Amino acid sequence: LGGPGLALPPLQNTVPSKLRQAALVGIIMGSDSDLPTLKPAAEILTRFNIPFEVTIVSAHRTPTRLVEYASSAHTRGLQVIIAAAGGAAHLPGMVAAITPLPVIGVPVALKVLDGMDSLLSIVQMPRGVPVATVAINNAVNAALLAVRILGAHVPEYRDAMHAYMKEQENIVEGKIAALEE
Ligand code: RP5
Repeated sequence: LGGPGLALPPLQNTVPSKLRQAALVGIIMGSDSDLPTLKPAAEILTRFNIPFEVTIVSAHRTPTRLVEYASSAHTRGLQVIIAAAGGAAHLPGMVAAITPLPVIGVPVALKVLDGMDSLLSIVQMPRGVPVATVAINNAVNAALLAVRILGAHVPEYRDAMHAYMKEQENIVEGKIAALEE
């Protein structure tokens, strides 16, 4: 959890119980082949005690499901959507075209083009329909960004993010101290 090389203990559960009931973050992906890439996002949200849901929504194989998911997301209580896709990677942009919620795009690297196709597809949204794009395969940052978005209105999430940042700082300082011994 917490990125490569980081083995962090769980954060304290500081989230009000009313916020634990319904999913606040939706994690969607174009295919089950994306699941291993998205697993770290689920692990981060679990660490922060943020309720989330995970499902597959394909923009080209299940277009009706895409419209249903994106158009109902805000009415179901979701506040942020993390959308991952590889290749043509139109899922995040299509979701952002339908929902008023913030959409975080995760470009997934396929066997060809090393994910550059997915990255450029997701990051190059035309003006008017934003997708906050993280680095290729960086589901950890997608989840952390979702926590920060939620933290803008929920002090407990903001405090938890501060604690997470402090943990990272402590880990690096520990490594520096070990090097300098
Ligand atoms: C995209 O096509 C998915 O997001 C996945 O990254 C890619 C390949 O899908 P599969 O052929 O593995 O189902 O829609």
